[in-house]
Amino acid sequence: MKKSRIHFPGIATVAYEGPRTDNALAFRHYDPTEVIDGRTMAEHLRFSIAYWHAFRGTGADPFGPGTIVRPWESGRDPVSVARTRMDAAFEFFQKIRAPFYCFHDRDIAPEGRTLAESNKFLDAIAAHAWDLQQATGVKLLWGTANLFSHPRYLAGASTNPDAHVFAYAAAQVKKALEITKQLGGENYVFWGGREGYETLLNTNLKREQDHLAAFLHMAVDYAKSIGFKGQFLIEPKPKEPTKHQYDFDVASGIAFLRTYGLESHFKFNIETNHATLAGHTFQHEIEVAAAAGMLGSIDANAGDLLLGWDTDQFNTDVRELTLAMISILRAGGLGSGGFNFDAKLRRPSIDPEDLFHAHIGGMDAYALAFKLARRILADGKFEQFVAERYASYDSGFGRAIETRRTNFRQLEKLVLTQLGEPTPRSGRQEYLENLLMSYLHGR
Ligand code: XLS
Ligand code: NI
Ligand code: NI
Repeated sequence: MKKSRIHFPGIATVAYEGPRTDNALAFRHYDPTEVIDGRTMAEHLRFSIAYWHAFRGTGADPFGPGTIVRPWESGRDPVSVARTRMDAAFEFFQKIRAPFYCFHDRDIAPEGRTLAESNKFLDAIAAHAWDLQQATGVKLLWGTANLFSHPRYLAGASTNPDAHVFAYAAAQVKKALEITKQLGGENYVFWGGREGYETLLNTNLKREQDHLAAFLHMAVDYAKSIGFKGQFLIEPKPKEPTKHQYDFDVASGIAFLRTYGLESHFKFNIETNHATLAGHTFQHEIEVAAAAGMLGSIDANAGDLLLGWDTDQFNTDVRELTLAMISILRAGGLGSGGFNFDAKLRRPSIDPEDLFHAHIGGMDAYALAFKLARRILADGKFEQFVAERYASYDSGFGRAIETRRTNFRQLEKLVLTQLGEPTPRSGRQEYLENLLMSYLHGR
């Protein structure tokens, strides 16, 4: 591999300098080499860079074209541009000290005139990706296929009314699975790009859901046949681009997977902004997935609660992230998942340096939340409060309810003859919120 040129001149590898530093291009809370419980922070947090935002994002919006112009995008041959872009990407991954990255097939290599040509481009770029992974130690957290940008997918991929489009999508995912396996991808994500509908006037909802399930079964079978061992993840989102997406939220995703006998093959990739679009908190979605043993990975970002779409911003809300982290740690962590920054720069943030500020903020916020959540869980005050709140189920008739060894008749008799009227008890929400605040602000 020939030595590539420097793409981020003047920006050094980001160092950990502690909370009091004045250096804006340093970490205050994320020290990737700090060992906690026998594992480094890098190993605990498994941060990942989203190729599509960090290296394909241009700042374009429905009102105007891109504003972000990177020097490596200027060549004429799309495959050699893709190669140079990837050199720049790996320089960034190293300088920002992210151990992982994630991509859609079409992020890393251009779409060809035919499927065969697209596959050829992908093979060429995947070989380059492998070389760069070997040279830097950066690994692939997950791969996925872009089944939503090309006009052929205007009415969905596996839920498209045209079986021809289903077949094309199947071929594309087949290849994406092969590439993900080849690059050692630890997971594979299915985000339902346009798998939903705009109007029921032209839609057979039942058939579309059956087709989506057939597609996922085929993916499971193919992964098995090639020996891909990575975890399959569903990434729910309630709307956008379609008016109604089938993988609305974690709860509807669980119901869908169980309906079609897919539940043992999938976990969830939970995105903060998708949770809030569905009318849930980030922590709610994590708890629902964890309760089903299906917490897989996180797309780390934030939405703007005043806007009704996926703004994909970097999240620096330490309170929200601490609550999320408490639920994640209580669930035993993310396993083969990680925290992938599915987040983009605002349109006026055009300098390469902005890409660093954005990720430094996101990583520091998560690192701080991780430390706070660990302290909170170690103290056990909230755990103890909740345990006491449910203590009546630990023994006697409460235990019998939980283990299903009682019934309406027995419980009626118990109330009539012994228990009488229950005594209401305070939920103490305000006390608990103050307790949380004491951890967040200098306990
Ligand atoms: C879009 C999704 C997408 C997935 C990957 O809203 O977040 O970026 O993460 O296809
Ligand atoms: Ni996402
Ligand atoms: Ni999103």
